[in-house]
Amino acid sequence: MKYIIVTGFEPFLGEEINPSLEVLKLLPDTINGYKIIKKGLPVIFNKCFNEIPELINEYNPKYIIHIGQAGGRSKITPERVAINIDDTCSVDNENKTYTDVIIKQDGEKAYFSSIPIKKIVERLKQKSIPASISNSAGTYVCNNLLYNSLYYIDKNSLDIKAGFIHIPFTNEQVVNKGNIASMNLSDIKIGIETILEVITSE
Ligand code: PCA
Repeated sequence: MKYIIVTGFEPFLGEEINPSLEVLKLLPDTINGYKIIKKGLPVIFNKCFNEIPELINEYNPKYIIHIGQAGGRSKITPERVAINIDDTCSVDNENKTYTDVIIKQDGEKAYFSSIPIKKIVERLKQKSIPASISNSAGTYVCNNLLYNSLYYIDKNSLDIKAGFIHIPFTNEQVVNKGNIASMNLSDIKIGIETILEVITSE
């Protein structure tokens, strides 16, 4: 059996849901002959990565795709890069903030994601799902998770491709907010399924 690990995050900063966790529940169990291993992760710097090495050992996956909420973005945005820094005024789910903290002292300044981000954006647009490449995953927990994954893959010379997909708020999340972008969860689901198809058919 071939495996792809797909992760989402728990809600954070007062939100009742996290669309990345909601979309995980809607994904099929297999795609293109790959079994999808779905995992919800805590929005906590570095601890978000704690269970990933075990999953890698257990399943020897070909791909690891992380998904997270980027509230305010209007499109599905595959991230190009993760940078070696934690820096945020917003607390994580352990109530901690970080200022200019290097994630890995012996790590590169940045790692590029290893999934085909341009092909993904093209295919999503063909399906009329708004999408664009993002050149920054920020300096909060999502960047931290992608950095940790790419660092681990690099240091252990693993044959795993990894990437991060940021998704907008769902419509439900913005009904009581001001003028802020959102997307239907069903479109987000089509988007993520399409992305997994593109990745696994390379
Ligand atoms: N989004 C946050 C962390 C968890 C999530 O879903 C981020 O973009 O860093």
